[in-house]
Amino acid sequence: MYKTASFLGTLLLFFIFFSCTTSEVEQAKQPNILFVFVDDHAFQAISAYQSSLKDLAPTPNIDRIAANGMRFNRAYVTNSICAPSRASVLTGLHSHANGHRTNEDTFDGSQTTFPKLLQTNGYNTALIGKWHLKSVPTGFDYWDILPGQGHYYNPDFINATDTVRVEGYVTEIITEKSLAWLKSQQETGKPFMLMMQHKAPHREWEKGPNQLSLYEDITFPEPDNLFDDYQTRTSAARDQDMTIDKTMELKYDLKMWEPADSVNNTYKFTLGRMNPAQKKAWDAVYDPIRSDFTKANLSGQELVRWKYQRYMRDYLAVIRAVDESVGKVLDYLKENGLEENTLVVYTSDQGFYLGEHGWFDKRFMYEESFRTPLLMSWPGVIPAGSTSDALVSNLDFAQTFLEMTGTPDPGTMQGLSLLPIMKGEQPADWRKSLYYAYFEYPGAHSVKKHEGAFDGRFKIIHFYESDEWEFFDLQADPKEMNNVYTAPEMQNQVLRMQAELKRLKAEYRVD
Ligand code: SGN
Ligand code: CA
Repeated sequence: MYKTASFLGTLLLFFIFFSCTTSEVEQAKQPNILFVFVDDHAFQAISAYQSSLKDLAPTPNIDRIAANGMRFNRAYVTNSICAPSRASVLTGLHSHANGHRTNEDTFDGSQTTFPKLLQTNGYNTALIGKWHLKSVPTGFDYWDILPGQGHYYNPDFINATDTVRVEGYVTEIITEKSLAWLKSQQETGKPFMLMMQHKAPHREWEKGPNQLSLYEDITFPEPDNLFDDYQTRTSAARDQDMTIDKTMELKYDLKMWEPADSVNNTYKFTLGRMNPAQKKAWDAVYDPIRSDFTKANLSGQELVRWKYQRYMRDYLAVIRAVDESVGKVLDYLKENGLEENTLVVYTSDQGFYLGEHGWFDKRFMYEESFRTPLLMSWPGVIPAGSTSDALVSNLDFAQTFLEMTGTPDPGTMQGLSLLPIMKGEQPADWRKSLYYAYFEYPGAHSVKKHEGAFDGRFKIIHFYESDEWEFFDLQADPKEMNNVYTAPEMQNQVLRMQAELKRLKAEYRVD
């Protein structure tokens, strides 16, 4: 009896094994990857991060990823600026090692990147949306990208053969293109890796047609350092050009165009690209705002407060469309039985200032821009509703994707696979600190070159061209208002972190 059962069992296994081709057996194990990459999305503007905006401007769909998976509380970038961050994601290398230090550089597409390696392991790969690396994308079976920063309304898209203007709102178009590509994968019998890369919520925060009035009745809480005077910080914090007060433009950023600003003027992108119906809907919302603003005749701190509210209403409404996009792709995965076998990643190329220190934009190694949101779901692997405080980096995506797909690691990348952390285990030898470097100076927003190290509590920053230092204890001073570089009681820690910075530079072979 036992023998007969065992014989039948063996026969069954034999039958199952040979009725599948090898590729189907492997494929059943190979997970898909959906990498949702957004531009300038502050973690403070994601409700899963429990920020002060969570009830006023919730992100219920993005939060679904956190509820189904993991919220990373300490995800950081190598270099807080768009193209260099993207180059680090693709190569798993710091900026000095992949050669992409500033937005002015052109990506060397002959380098080893994780999409190329996934292709060699049987994956179909695609990139849809913002690219910003100037060279022609390599490592993608399909790509459909925005030129440069792209446009919010009726954007152009560049594919392998053509440039095509598409009528509509950029976030919705990128979503539709992504869904179409996902559908095209159904019959291929191959695993997929899709990078859905939104332009939103990049400056100048143009709301979509369905969100034009969304937050117009809401007053958002101001950060308590909106009127930072940069006391104790170095000249870099004072000399930047990214304040809401001085840098943020009323016409361009806050859309206070005069009726005389015709479509021929360059404001800068929007006005000339909208069709009459889009323009009419837009004017119906903004005309009364402009007329009230003109009457109010604001100045000084009152004007900064008004600008901050306008900024938040636009920025957060732009994010609502991104949140809806995420909802659509998550629904698609669920409805098509792909949820279980797909890693979904939600992250941004860097963080962003929402009025903290009086700023918008990014670039500095202070928390709001050095940190980036990171949420991941992969049912069965990542425990639902989990969080991690491990120090992780945008350097880590490439090796994570290689390990989870069984793709050999070339051994040249500088990150770490996040797979153990995703499973809820933190290896004892996990990194204890991060290295940061920013190079785009002189450049937009005038943030001086700097590098630094952060160990999860203490942060040292060196503005090396003027040899100025900053040192923060984030436990005592989470908003980084008090530079304690010269404080006598901090000298042991300062020396320790200076040594750590030196060690990191040696480890990453920084000249
Ligand atoms: C543009 C923006 C800047 C922004 C950079 C880089 N100015 O130059 O405000 O910092 O992009 O952004 S704008 O007048 O063109 O809006 S990045 O995310 O691509 O690095
Ligand atoms: Ca960016």
